Amino acid sequence: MSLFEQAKKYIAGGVNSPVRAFSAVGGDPVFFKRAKGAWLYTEDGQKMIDYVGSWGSMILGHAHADVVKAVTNAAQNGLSFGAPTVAETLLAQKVCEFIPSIERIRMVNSGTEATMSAIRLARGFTGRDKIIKFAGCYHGHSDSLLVKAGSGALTLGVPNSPGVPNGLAKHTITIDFNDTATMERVFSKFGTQIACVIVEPIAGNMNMILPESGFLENLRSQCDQHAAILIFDEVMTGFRVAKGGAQEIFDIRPDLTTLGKIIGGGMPAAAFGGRADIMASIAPDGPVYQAGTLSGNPLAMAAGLATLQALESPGFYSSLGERTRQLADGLAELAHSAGVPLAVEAIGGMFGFVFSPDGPIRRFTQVAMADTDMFRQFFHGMLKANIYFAPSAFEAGFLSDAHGDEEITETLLQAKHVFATLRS
Ligand code: KE4
Repeated sequence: MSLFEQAKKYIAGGVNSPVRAFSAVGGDPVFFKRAKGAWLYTEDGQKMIDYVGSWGSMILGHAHADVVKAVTNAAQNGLSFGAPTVAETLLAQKVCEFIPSIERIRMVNSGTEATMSAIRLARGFTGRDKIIKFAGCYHGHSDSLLVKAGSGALTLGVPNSPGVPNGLAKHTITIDFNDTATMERVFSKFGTQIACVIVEPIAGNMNMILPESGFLENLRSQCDQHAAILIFDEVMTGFRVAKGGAQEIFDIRPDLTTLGKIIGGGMPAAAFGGRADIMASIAPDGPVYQAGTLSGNPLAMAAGLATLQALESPGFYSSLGERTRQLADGLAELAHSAGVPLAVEAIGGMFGFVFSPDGPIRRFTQVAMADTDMFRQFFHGMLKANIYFAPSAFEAGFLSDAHGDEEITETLLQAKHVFATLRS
């Protein structure tokens, strides 16, 4: 019996998160037993170069000595107290230093919890019910965010999962990412009913899509005009595309930011935070309730703090960005030489590639029309060559500080062979 079949005997779908099941690419998922630096080690004795990095969390590389030491030391002192610790203050302070728009923060345990809490806070602070999100952006699986556009962008949302009440979904308005004209029409129609806009400032859940010039600026000004709250979901881009996240790159100050992945250095930690006047509405200071037994867990705080301290080393992001750019440009060049239609993006330590002749990719519809069969061939060809990309055409890729010339050269060498085998 395979490891996957054994898992399926006890775990729903054999996995603890759907994307891990390889449903989008076919075949059985790879089981890993350990990881170090840029490399994953499988249960059946292979070693693979990792471009998933626990979905972006492992920016220093796996099992970084300083992070492991910090967690080990913390564990010696007890795993969880459910009471305040100095470690929480130290990580909170570091995050506020990295991201100046965050004046107060609340630690939670997952990106889902962070965005769910931020939405509730925005609704509680404004007294309004409607929210705006963007098709193809993913913010975790809380009910208000598992919603798709109704018949048209100006209509109210409908659930995109069973179990989400219509009565709740109707308050979520879904617009196309980069569609400024529709966003302005929605605000002119619903303006004073809108509690918040939540957006991935660089979209990383429909592969990787950059905001068009003016898109984020317009969101900011529309929220200002209608006293709606602008939430940047930087669970993926926070500390990934720059030390201060996408908001540092685009120089836009959101009212609230959600964080995850890197903030916990691989341990379960996430956060939401922003303007002090808004955060003052969160219990116990204010009436908007939010809580969590393991929030601010000492081991997660230790891992997060050790990780963020390492990100402060001079030249960290310029070096990471150069290596990511080197990989992205190499893939684009090799695909072009092989006559393979590939649109590639890279920023900071994050990259994306879409099998489409239609670059640059700026809309969800372009990703949806891309050649997912060719992606599947590429994914499995590279997997056979021991290069591990995300098992979905709709995910971004991530480098770590541990990815060097050896890994990038090997990846491009294997990609050259695989591109030559692709058939549309
Ligand atoms: P989690 O609840 O999975 O910690 O975070 C949800 C979330 C929120 N916001 C953004 C921008 C995110 O990318 C995510 C989670 N990202 C996916 C990968 N694209 C997690 C992988 C998974 O679902 O297993």
